[in-house]
This record gives sequence, C-alpha cells and structure tokens, in this order.
Amino acid sequence: MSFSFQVHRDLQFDHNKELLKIAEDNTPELLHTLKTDVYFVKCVKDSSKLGGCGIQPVDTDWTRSYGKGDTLVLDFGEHITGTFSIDMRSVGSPMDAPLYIGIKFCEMPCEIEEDSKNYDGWLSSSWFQEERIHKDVLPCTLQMERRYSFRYVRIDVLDTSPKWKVVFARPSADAISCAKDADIPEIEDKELKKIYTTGLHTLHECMQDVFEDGPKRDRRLWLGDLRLQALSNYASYKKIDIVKRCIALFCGMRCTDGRIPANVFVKPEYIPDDTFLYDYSLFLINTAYDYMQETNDIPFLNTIYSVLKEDMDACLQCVDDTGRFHMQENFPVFVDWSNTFDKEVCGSAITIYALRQLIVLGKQCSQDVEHYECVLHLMEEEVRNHLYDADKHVVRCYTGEVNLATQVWMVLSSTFTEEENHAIMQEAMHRFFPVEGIATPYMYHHITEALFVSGWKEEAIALMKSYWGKMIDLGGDTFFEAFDPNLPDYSPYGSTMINSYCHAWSCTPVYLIYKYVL
Ligand code: RAM
Repeated sequence: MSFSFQVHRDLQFDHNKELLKIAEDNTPELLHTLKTDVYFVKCVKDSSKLGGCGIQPVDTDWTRSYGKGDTLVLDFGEHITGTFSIDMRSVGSPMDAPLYIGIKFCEMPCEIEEDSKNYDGWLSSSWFQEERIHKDVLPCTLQMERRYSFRYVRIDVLDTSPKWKVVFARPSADAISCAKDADIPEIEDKELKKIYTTGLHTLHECMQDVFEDGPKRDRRLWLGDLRLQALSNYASYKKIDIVKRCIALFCGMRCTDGRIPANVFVKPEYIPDDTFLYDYSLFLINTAYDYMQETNDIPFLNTIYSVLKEDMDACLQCVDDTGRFHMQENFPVFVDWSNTFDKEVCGSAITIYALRQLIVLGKQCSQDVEHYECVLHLMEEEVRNHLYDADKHVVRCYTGEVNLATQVWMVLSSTFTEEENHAIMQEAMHRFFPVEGIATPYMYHHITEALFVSGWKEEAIALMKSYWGKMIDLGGDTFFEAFDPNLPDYSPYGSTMINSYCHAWSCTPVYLIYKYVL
C-alpha cells in the first residue's frame, strides 16, 4: 500500500518563527469576481460523457414556482471556486410552514444525480458539498457561508406546504482566487490550446491563500502538488509570493527528525500533518531549486538551506553504503495511486534527482557539498551496475520487474546520457504504450515530461492530447485528480463520489506546453 492514513501523534515538529513569518508576509491577496450568468439545465444519459451523464439546457424561467419534490439545476457555465447566493420568495397563501431545501454543488454532471447515501469509500463523507437548510421567513437571500467548488448547483425543494411554493431569483457566485488573468500564448493547434486553457483554469481555481490540491477536496497544501503548481505558475500567472509562502510553510514546520510532512494546514493556524511520503519530502528540495531558477532569491536560500540539507540527510537514512535505496513502511514512496507496480527504484531515481539539485543549491550558498556528490555518484553507479540493462535499454527493479514509472523517473533523474535516455523511452513506449495501470494525471505528467526530455516530442504531444484531451471530451471544464482512460470510473478512494474534478497536479500542460512546445 503506497498510501494509507498515517497517525503519528508522538512526533515532534519544529515551528520556526522566522520562516513562518516569511510565510505570513507572503500571503497573497484573494481576488473576488461576481458571476451572474446562470442557466437552467437537466441531466441526460450520455454515454460519451463521464459516468454516462451529460447535461441539456432547459428553458431558463425565473417565474416558475417550486413545491415539495421539485428540483432545479443551475449551470454557471464554467468551474468556480467560491461562495453562492440566491434570492427566494414565497407565492400562494401565507407561508404556514418553513421552507426546507437541499442544496448540492457539483463540478461534473455525473455528481448531480449521485446519492451520497450510497457512499462507501474510505475518505470522510463530510467532503460532500451538500447541505440541508430551513428558512422560517421568506423573502430572503440565501447566502451560503462555506466556499464550494462547482459549475452546477442542484436545489431540491424538500418541502414548502400544500398552500404555498417558492420562487428563486438572482443566483450569483463570488469566485475566489489569488490568480489574476494571465496572457494566453499563441497556440495554433486548437486541441493543444484547449488543453492549455483548461489546465490554466484548473491552476487558477487551486490558487487560494496557498496552492490547494483541490478546491473540493482536500483543500490544502500538498508538497507533490506544490512542485507542479509552482512550475505551471512560473509559466503563466508568475505569482512569486504564493510559492515563497508555501516553501516557507514546509520549511517552517518540519519534523524534528528532519523529514518534511507531505502536507500542511493553514487554518485555524499553521499545522503540519502527521503524514509522510518519501518522494514528497524530497520534492521540497526540487521546489526550492525551481524557485531559485526563477527568482535567484539568495537570501531566502540562505535561510532555508539547512532545512533542505537535513531533509536530505533524513531521507538518506533509507540509502545503504552501496547506494541502494530501501523503501520503509512508515515512509512510503507515492509516485502514483496505482499500487500494482514496484516503486522502490523510483525512490532511488527521485533521491538522485533531489541530490543533484541540492548540490546546485548548496554551491549557490557556498556550502560544502562533497558528501552529497559522493552519495550521488554511489547511487548512480549502483543503478548502472546492478539495474541497468544496456542491451535491452531498461532499468530493472531489484525484484527483476521492469515497469514504466521506473524508466520515467530514471530519465528525469538525468542518470543516463541523452542517447541512453532516448533508447530507454523508445523501449518503454514499445513495452508499455498504450499506458495501462497508471491512475493519475500526476504520473502522466512525469511520463510526458520524460518523453520531452528524451527527444520524443511528437509522442509527448500525442500523449498529452490523448490523456488530457480525453478529460475534456468527457466533459471536464478542469482536469481531474484521478483518471485512468481505460477505467473512467476509477477512484483511489473506493468511490468516485469523493473524486475531485479540479485538481492541482493535473494542471501541468500549462508548464509542458510552455516549456517544450511553444
Ligand atoms: C491525495 C490528494 C493530493 C495528493 C495526495 C498524495 O490525498 O489528492 O493531491 O498529493 O493524495
């Protein structure tokens, strides 16, 4: 199991005041946009859409009145992260009983008719974006207090009374993000342009007072997502303060053993989660490296370097004297939600990738990095001598297994030459394409990037079109958290109802197109 609930109440965390002040000082301003373009729709069966569910417009008639058992579905025409309000009044006899309604916010049409009573997944059902509300006196404006992630709003009139009905008017949403509009580059290819703009909107919706992973769920800052959001943000919105804030939050709340928590909370105060993923911990180093490439903020690097170094030292506890990485039960390597492949050598590759960048950062702030250069050399030699089959152009796991993720992460780790990488990905395409058993845009991102860096540009673009393009074909206005094109009903959580359809780590075509196509 690469991921399960971790509970480590005995761990201690540092709360570094200086770093948490940097995080606080870089809190981005949230921008509000009023959205009032709303139409009535209904759900229809459509086998070409996700979950076999599409929408059809119906007459948008604001004079209609609704009684017990009636339902209204509103469509804002685009994905919104924000709050919602609507006016309500009664018609008929005097209001001799309260109004009782159910209201539900949906990102995708397939959520509109799902019944949360049937939920049997392993994440909390409290994430469902639905409420039941009484109003004793009409007319009134129903102002929903919570922030939701939605395009569609379903209102069920649970009861009025036989003597009166309710009429709705003036729905609106206060859309919230810290991202201002970005200039959209000229992209001639229409399919790629749509993929780019959908990725950009996905990123926009997740840019709040931190980079959230998903505005529907988990609404918090995860390190693996942060690294990819930051790259996509440099390629588009170029908001530096939020990246600096997020790096400072992780650096400011490390575990006393040096490891970095996989995610943190910012409300009601800054709190580290007691969840650890080996690769996520290391990605703080890569995120800091990318930030330095973008900003050259040496004073900040000087402030955080010791945290990055101790993060690496903690992770290197999993590497033995021969340069072999050993996966630990309580510090799993994530890589993808799929658990059907051996992830151990992905762990080696990610360590190499982080070591290489830590060495650059160490040199930038005049630190002694000799030890890390030795470990890097040892780890590369271990892979070359024991896992790389130069004749077959594959990197094996210690079990002998050859899987796609290992080839991809080895290419991204720059362990091999350009020619070797080209041959490794050629062989990987031969063996593993069309891709199977990979369940997240997160891993598809790494496959696509490995193709680009190993000289397979056309193939990378084709993969982007077939994977992210398929989410658009299925009706996505934003890109999903989990998506296996062979199993569109896949969920890592035991039920698609809890899946998020606007998820940070899937926004990366913005970065990939900017860096490798334009
Ligand atoms: C899920 C979230 C998050 C991801 C982790 C590992 O809980 O979707 O985005 O980083 O998994």
